[in-house]
Amino acid sequence: MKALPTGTVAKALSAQVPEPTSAPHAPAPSNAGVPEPTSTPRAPAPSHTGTLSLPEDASTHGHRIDALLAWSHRFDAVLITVALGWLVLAVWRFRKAKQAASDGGTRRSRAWVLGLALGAFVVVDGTLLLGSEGYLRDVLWNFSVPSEDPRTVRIEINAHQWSWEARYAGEDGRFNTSDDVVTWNDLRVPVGVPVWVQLVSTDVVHGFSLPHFRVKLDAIPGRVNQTWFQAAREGAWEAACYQHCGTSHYRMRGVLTAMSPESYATWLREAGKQSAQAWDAEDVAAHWGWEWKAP
Ligand SMILES: [Cu+2]
Repeated sequence: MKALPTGTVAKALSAQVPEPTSAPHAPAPSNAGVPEPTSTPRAPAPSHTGTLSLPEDASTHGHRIDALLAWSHRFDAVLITVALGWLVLAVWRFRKAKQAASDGGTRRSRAWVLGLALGAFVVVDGTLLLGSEGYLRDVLWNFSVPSEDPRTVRIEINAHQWSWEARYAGEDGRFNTSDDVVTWNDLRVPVGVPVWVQLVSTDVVHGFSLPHFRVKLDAIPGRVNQTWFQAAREGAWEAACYQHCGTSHYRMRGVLTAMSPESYATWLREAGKQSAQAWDAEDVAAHWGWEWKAP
């Protein structure tokens, strides 16, 4: 992604968000001549806040992933320092030694190495395991949050070469009905509300990722995968494919726009009206949605 000066990105974002009344209604899936809805927000999603830093976190729970990564890096730094220090010390200490091949060391030296390796394993992996366990229990596998919140937004995503098709149930709350809103590479969510995604693929394995939300989910033909997340603030963010899926993999990108709940409701209502007008019961290919799956 082309890096843009922060100011440019901020300006572009504020200019693009939100566009509530112009909803793209997508035709049936087709690989040839994939239409680019003219009203899709085309904000350049911000890349990184610094050279080596992670993408900006725009989600409610992303900081827990970031904390785990930060701990991994701290451990890495300590382990590299100890290992390299030990190597330099050994080279220096035995610089005049005549013996070229190792004799396997003494009992004491072997005990040292084993003890250090075991200690590193228990401390490092133990900490990461416990940290991950908390995140998995509270967030990633905890579908009671989106299923118990009446405000939850449910989205069905159909990945195919090479775009993301998203289906919203519309005001009736049911999928595969005339007021479903279907968009291409254009995801819209309200801020501060759980967003529950169910994901399929109709051709090869794709990878749905929202780097700014620390979300990654495999799109696998023949099964429905799911995850949930929550936007912390308004903005436009990248939705990318992280699994190489063919020649145009690089352009399998969409934009996720986080809007105020009011703007989102307006958009959904207007888009649902347009969908109902364009509804064609005979167009079977367009009705790829499914009954929402229980977790
Ligand atoms: Cu893909």
